[in-house]
Amino acid sequence: MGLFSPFSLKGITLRNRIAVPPMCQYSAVDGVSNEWHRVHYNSLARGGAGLVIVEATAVSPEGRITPACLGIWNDAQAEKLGQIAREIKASGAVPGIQIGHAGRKASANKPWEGDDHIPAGETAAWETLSPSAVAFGANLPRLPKAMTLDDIKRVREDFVRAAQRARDAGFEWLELHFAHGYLAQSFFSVHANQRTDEYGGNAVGRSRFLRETFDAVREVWPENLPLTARFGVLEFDGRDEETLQEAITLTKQWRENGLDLLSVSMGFSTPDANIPWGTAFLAPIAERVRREANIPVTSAWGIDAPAIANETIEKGQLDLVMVGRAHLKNPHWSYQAALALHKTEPSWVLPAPYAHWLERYRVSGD
Ligand code: FNR
Ligand code: 536
Repeated sequence: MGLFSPFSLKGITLRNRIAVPPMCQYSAVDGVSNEWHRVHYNSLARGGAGLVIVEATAVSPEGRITPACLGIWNDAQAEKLGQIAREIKASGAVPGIQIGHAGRKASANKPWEGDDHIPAGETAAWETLSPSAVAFGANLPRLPKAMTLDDIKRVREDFVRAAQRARDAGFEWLELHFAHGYLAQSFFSVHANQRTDEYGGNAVGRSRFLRETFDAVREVWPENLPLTARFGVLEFDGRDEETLQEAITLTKQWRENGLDLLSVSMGFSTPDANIPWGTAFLAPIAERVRREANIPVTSAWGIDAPAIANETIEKGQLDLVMVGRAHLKNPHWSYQAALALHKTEPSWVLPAPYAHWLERYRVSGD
């Protein structure tokens, strides 16, 4: 079992265990994808990965991180995304999409244009939603509106409609964005959730929005296609063992209700976290979730060497490896990893119109 063993989940088989994680492009207008997104996702799919997950795509206008984020709340958006799904598939990768709501981190400028909140009152800004009226802080100081029970119901329905649109557009792998300090993670987090009703308080209350939203999506997402979530299982805030245990309990409940795989990540719910950045530093944590919750897992963060990626699979830490920024540097990362690890035939990774010529005319160094 290694990086290039196929991976089957429900009715889907990936050609290898490399996935491109969702990576926001901040390049859309009115939530609609365009030529940039096509070039970007086509190049990634062509490079040999088994799964390509389209970036965080908002379930409603106010759920976008920035005004340039993708959305899937209307038919025009879904139609353009459908073209990208078909194109990813044409390159032999499975097309996935991440749907989410940015919560109190919404209404922000692009990372390279400040990465801060658009000041309230500016025409481009909008009111942000969160479980409680508590700001993230640092570069995102705006006070969100504390969600009413009606708001909670509406956002849950937005997730359901987005999942239906993703399904109808031809995506074969759905990832719910329940991580990184956005809306769902905020419900789970003691840093963001100070509610005293049934959606706050103890871990059962703080998990309710995530359980209900998952269950509602489960009803509309096809049984034979993978339904996954990305979830911050700890914050690196000094409360990590407690958070991790709460996260594992929730993951077990999701698994019993039909979650097929968890993408293990961090909470990013407080600017005061002390993150121990390093090579594959989340892999041992993902392995613990895999073992204790008894569920297939993937993870990312600092995995850019083929040998390290392969090791996470061989050691049984991950079932699937997410390789993000290394794919921005080199969209053919997967193909080159196959050559580096196995000195294999290109046809193992690349489609025939490329592989044929690369096999016939080997270039020195290949
Ligand atoms: C990200 N990341 C991210 N995560 C996510 O869940 N949804 C998203 O839309 C994005 N967007 C995004 C944009 C860009 C430009 C980067 C670099 C990252 C996090 C990403 O999926 C991944 O977890 C990290 O990049 C860590 O993996 P690497 O890059 O170390 O392989
Ligand atoms: C986390 N990021 C996650 C995003 C948007 C971009 C930043 C998301 O989930 N939509 C990140 C932190 C540090 C380094 C890279 C990525």
